Amino acid sequence: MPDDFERMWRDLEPVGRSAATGGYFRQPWTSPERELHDWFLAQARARDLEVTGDELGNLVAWWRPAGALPASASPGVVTGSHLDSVLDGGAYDGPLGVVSALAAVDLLRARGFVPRRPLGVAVFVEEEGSRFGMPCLGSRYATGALGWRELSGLRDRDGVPLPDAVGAATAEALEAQEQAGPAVRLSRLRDQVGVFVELHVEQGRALVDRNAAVGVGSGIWPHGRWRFEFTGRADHAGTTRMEDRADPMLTFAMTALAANKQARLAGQRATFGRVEAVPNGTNVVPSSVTGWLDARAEDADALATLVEAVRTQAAARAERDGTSLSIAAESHSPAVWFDPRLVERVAAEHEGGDWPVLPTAAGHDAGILAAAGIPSVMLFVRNPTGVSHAPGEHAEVPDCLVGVSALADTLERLASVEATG
Ligand code: HGY
Ligand code: MN
Ligand code: MN
Repeated sequence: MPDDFERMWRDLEPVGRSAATGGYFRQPWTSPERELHDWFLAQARARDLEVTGDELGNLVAWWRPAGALPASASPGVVTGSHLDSVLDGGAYDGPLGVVSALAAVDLLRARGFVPRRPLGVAVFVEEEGSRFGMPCLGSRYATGALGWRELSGLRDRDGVPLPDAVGAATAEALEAQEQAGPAVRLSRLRDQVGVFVELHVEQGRALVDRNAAVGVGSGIWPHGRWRFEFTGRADHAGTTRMEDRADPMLTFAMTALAANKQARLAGQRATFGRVEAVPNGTNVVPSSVTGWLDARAEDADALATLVEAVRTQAAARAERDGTSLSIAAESHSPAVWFDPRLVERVAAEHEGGDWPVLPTAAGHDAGILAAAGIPSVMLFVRNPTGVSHAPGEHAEVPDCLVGVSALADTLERLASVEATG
């Protein structure tokens, strides 16, 4: 089994990797990400897994052994994650969950295990929201939280509409499905997926600090993205006196400073990682600056308080600078607590005691499925660097293999019994 994992990992290594940074550019519906989807389909075929998919391109590869109950009688046990990355991202965020899921199927088969329920390996598209700005776009679509109306209005940074990126046939299928309505998609998903387990590289150092190779996710912090548009007056960088300017870059800079301070004081998270200046000229006071705030907090009230503090300070600064401000909420993910009984069941009874249970401030497809009422749980694999969404993201092979074994154990427990309601 280990060479299976390592062979699969080697397959993915070069796909979408930047020679300059070592980071990954696997944006949805671009060739590196489509190459990974084709790789996944080949891996599923090699295992005689029956691949199903929805209109948007989310995939589930099913192991339905003879004698297993059909999904209609006992919705499946599904594991998986995503294959897309952030810009210049790490190798593990997403793909580790997909490769580990395939390796876990191999391990279960090697053990001679035969599931009582269908067992699926899932890949959700555009989890990072790095191209169209909507995180967990695929799982939101699958759960009915997003539909064609929202999807068809999305554009990437080059102005490419999502319908053009996905291609005419997919766009037509999405539009046709829209008539059926979101409730149909959620019930379709619920009919197939009785429980979802996502294995993911840890995006922090909690497992390193606990000296544990594997942990179990208890929940996900509420988080969201807000677009701040600062408008001022374009002018000459040399001949315009400082006191005569209405400079949106100044208002943005003071807002980023305020966000950082507010989050630090409150023990929460606020990031302006993306900013666009127009016309973006070295010798031009910008006419407008747009910054995207990624804010996260341990509960809904703390998140609302943080975002309101940033909004208030941004508006006050705009007043002072003679600039104007508009703010649009682009996405929001409520707090998610995974099914406590499921968490306890998965974390308990392992060699060396229970696995540590930890919350995360990172969003995941498991969070979207849990929010849609599908019992979900996460397994985290130790990341010795604690770095994520960057080339430094890492997991050691021995820890990855512990993760595969932990996932196989979890799937075995869940797929040995019929769905319980
Ligand atoms: O942004 C996140 O929290 C996740 O990695 N998509
Ligand atoms: Mn991820
Ligand atoms: Mn991520």
